[in-house]
Amino acid sequence: MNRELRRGGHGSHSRRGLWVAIGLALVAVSGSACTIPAFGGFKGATDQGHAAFHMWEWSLLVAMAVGVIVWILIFWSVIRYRKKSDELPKQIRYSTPVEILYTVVPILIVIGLFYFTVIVEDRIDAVSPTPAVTVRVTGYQWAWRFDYQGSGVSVVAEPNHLPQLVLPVGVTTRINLVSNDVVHGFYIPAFNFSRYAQPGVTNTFDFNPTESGTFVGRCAQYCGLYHSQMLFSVKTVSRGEFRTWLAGQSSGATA
Ligand SMILES: [Cu+2]
Repeated sequence: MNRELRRGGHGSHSRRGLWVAIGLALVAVSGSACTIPAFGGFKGATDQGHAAFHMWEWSLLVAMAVGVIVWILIFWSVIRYRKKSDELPKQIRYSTPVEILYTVVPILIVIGLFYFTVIVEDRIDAVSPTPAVTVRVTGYQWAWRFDYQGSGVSVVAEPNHLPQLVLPVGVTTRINLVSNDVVHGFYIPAFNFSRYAQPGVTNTFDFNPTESGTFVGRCAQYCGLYHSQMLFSVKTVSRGEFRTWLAGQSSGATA
């Protein structure tokens, strides 16, 4: 009896230690969100891309935690219930608490994933009522065209010259995405972003670039014979550089 009590006490003590360790690990991880490994994902060069990236990171962490718990349970039961003698073990049938646990825990995980997916989707789809820049992006067989609205500046693909979408860092750019012919896919991997360009439909979304750089873009929807040539690039620059670029483009267009 005494020994049982001592064993019980020791067990709860080490269990408390385990929970403290898990708690500390979670605090350490959440306090340094940027030091979590990328797990092969793009960090995202826009606010919207960051949101998708953090969703990816946390989904992977949860999946790994579930995986570790399952492995611990497997090894524990393999060792704990390994064959010890030829005597037939006590035959039992259902364990209601365990079956409820097996049902409830996966449902909670799915609800959690769904909840955070909706939140992140809403953040990515949110559009500002007062974007600083508005660009009409047109996909067509087989290139892209970028029209900067209100400034008369248009960037059009030329032979042997891929079109470049120039965006200012730190402000909101509204994109109105359309197609002139068939369905195309407007895809910028470094932004963690992809949308259909559909004929007759305008897809509207915002980009808030967070860092300057040059990123590749491509068509992500097989749209015909020269689909693979539908490449473009995205250059994110400071607000000052963007104003200079836009002024240079419009003076060039009118000359
Ligand atoms: Cu295409």
